[in-house]
Amino acid sequence: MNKLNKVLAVASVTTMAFVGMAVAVPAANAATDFKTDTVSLTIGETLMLTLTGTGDFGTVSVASANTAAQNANVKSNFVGGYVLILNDQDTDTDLVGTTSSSNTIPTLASASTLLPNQSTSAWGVYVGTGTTGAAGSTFQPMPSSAGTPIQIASTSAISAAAGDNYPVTYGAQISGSQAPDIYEDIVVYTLTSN
Ligand SMILES: [Ca+2]
Repeated sequence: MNKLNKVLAVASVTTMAFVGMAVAVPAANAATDFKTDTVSLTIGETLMLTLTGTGDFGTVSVASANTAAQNANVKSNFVGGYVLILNDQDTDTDLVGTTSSSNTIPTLASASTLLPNQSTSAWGVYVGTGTTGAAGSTFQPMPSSAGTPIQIASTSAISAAAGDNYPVTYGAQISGSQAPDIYEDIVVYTLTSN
């Protein structure tokens, strides 16, 4: 082979090598295998009520109007939403003295503002923002367990990620002749999914 033919022969082999790489035809006996896998998770329905703050007024004076603030936080992923209501645990809506049960502070007879120096003591509840239950705003009577509860919220969607917040403020006006005692009552927040 002369020198020119040698060069042509090398070029020809190189071209064939490139063609082989480009086509990459698998061998007639090549095998393959694969599996599929499903990535999944399940989220159940969740309904949770958290109360912060307290309904404890602490020590108050006679002839005074007082408030105690609380917040109800609802986390719910029920697509139909939820209902949150509030009422007394039983049919006695008085704040009752723990030393003497004859000492009582009744709930308001009707929605009204709290005023100090009244002839009678009374307590109630304010739901919502705005004046946030400050003395002077309108408080509602606490319904008994047999009455129509106060509806704090009614929704038709999943709550906010951090939950939905509902301020609740208790108010008490104390007459100048209220006997010393520790007065208590129990109220119930009931959260129900829609
Ligand atoms: Ca009660």
